[in-house]
Amino acid sequence: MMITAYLWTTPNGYKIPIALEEMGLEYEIKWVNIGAGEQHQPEFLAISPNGKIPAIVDHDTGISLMESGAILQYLAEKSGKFGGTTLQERAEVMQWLHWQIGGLGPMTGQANHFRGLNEKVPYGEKRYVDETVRLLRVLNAQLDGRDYIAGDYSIADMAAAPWAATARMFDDERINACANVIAWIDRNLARPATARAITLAPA
Ligand SMILES: N[C@@H](CCC(=O)N[C@@H](CS)C(=O)NCC(=O)O)C(=O)O
Repeated sequence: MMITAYLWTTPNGYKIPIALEEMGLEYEIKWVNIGAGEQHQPEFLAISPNGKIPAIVDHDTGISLMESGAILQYLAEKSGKFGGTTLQERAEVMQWLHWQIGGLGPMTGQANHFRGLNEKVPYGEKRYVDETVRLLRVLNAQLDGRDYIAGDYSIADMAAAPWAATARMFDDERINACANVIAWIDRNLARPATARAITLAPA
């Protein structure tokens, strides 16, 4: 029995095959084309009531889940990998996972939105790009002397790297100056399981 992952080719989407590949769990992908509105179909809403990817169904347990942070935590518990072992390690992994879900993801997502508008909204663009820069500076400090966010490689890295890689594409000099973040993005991308995951795409 395996896991069905409902995904699209976005930073939140790629977190899940990164985790599944890194953990060696068996899975299949169902692509949900969010550009075509497939996330609003009743069959998908039954699995993901908030109408967003990613979501999973674990056919072993019958559990279905939305929200990438909850999915990553579940997969770490199921596999016994990448969630930390001691209470302190687990708490630190969760701290940075929540930081990504509540901060880096939404802010980079908004920055990306405003940067992509044809009709420019300078206040919105500045607000969200500046906040993305601030968050990446926080991450840059955390990565000082560490290869991965919470020490050992963890679900916190799986969550944050796709968004940091998105922010790197802004080519903002303040982001380019976050040397620890830039090196850590490349360290993540060089992991064979991660490299396999991020090349997955609908046929
Ligand atoms: N907090 C959610 C965010 C998920 C999310 O924003 N998904 C986007 C794609 S990256 C989506 O499905 N958008 C479609 C829509 O908003 O209609 C998570 O971490 O899973």
